[in-house]
Order: sequence, then C-alpha cells, then structure tokens
Amino acid sequence: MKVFTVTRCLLLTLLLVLATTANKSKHAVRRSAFDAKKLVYTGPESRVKVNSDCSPIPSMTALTACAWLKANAMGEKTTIMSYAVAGQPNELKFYISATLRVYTYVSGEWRYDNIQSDGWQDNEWMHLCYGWDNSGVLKGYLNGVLVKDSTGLSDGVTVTGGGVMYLGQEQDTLGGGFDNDEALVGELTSFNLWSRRLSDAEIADVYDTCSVIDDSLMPDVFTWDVYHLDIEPTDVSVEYLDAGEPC
Ligand SMILES: [Ca+2]
Repeated sequence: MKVFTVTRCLLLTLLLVLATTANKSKHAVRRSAFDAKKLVYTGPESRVKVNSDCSPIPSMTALTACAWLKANAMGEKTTIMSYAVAGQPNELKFYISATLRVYTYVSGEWRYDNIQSDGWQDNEWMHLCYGWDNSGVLKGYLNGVLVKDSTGLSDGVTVTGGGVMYLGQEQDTLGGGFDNDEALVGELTSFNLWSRRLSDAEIADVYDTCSVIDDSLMPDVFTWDVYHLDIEPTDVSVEYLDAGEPC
C-alpha cells in the first residue's frame, strides 16, 4: 500500500509538472485538469485529509495559508483548515464565524479579527489568507486586501511537522474529535500552503490571478490538487469549477 501511495504521488506530481511546463500561461496553469476542481461540502459528515505521503507537512517557522471559500449556513465555527500534532490539536487552525470573524491559531495560541466587509456574503466566493512568522507577526487578508496586522502571536515558535491536516473539519484530537457544528458547509478550492510569509503584494497577486502565478509563488508545502487529498465522500464531492469560478 505504501509503495502504491508513493507511486501515485510521483505519477501525479510528474503529470502536474508536465502540464505546468507545457504551458506557462497563467490561466492555462490554473485551469489545468489538476487544479480546476473544487470540494463541495453538502453537510458536516465530510473527511478531507491532506495525504501526508504526497504532501507531508514540515516543521515551519513561517507560513502562509490561502483558500477560496463559499460558505453557507455559517455557524459559530466554519473550519477552513485544521492541523493537529501529537499533544496539540490546534497546532494550526483557520476558521470563520457567523459573526464575521476570522480566527487563526498557531501552536495553540490564537487571534481573531472582526471583518465587517460588504463583500462577505453567504454563498459568495471569497479569498482568505493568513500569514505568520515566528517574529510573532500575523497578517490576515480578505480578497487580497490586508485586514489584520498584529504582532506577538507564537513568538519564537516552530510549528511541529509530521501532523495531520484536514480541510473543512476541525480536529479536537489528532486525526479525530470532529464536531458537526464546526464543519464547513459550502465550497472550497485553491487551498495552498507556503512555508514562508508572503508579502502583501504577493497575496494581492495570488488573489488577482485566482491562484499561483509563477514559480516564485508556487506553494512549497501544499499546492491545490484534489489527488493529494484523501476524501471520504459522505457529505463531500469533487466537482469541476464552473466558468467564472472562483473569480
Ligand atoms: Ca472542536
């Protein structure tokens, strides 16, 4: 099984590189068969896990996480991503709430920000990012615009690698402890994760082009690819993006 998994990862990565090399056009890359897909969460019983063989999560002293999201029936917690390690289920966490807040966790410490934006509507695509580095800087972005700029979060910390990452579900224990009230109901695409904090201008570029745009911005930890996800399709399906989605 291990050999099969590694082979699958290598094959998919090779195909992705070939597709990317074949056409350097921004939109052709973004619209390749490998990433022009979204996850549609119709209910809370979904299990979408980042495959740790294809995309192992390294130890990190900085990071940027971005995703396109279309939520509905937003509860107090609508989880975008949770990353747990042994002894710390909240090693990384990123979720939004019905009160228009964005919450970010790094190694158990957390911040939230009230985002009162006219652009924040149920059932409309929005682009969310947060960037952190262990000087304590935390920045949050909505639709490419800086909306949160703070300091003192998890100063000097190294995020532990080798853990378990879920998209659209929040873990209370390593790989488990899911709560239906904290799941995403809606749609998610272009989740990407870098092991550095992107600049404001780079975040704006990622937003403007809907995704990664060139090699210098290529996410090194997780590049959106549904084939690198382990999906239990109880309440979730993989669908092609419609024309004009997510932007
Ligand atoms: Ca929970």
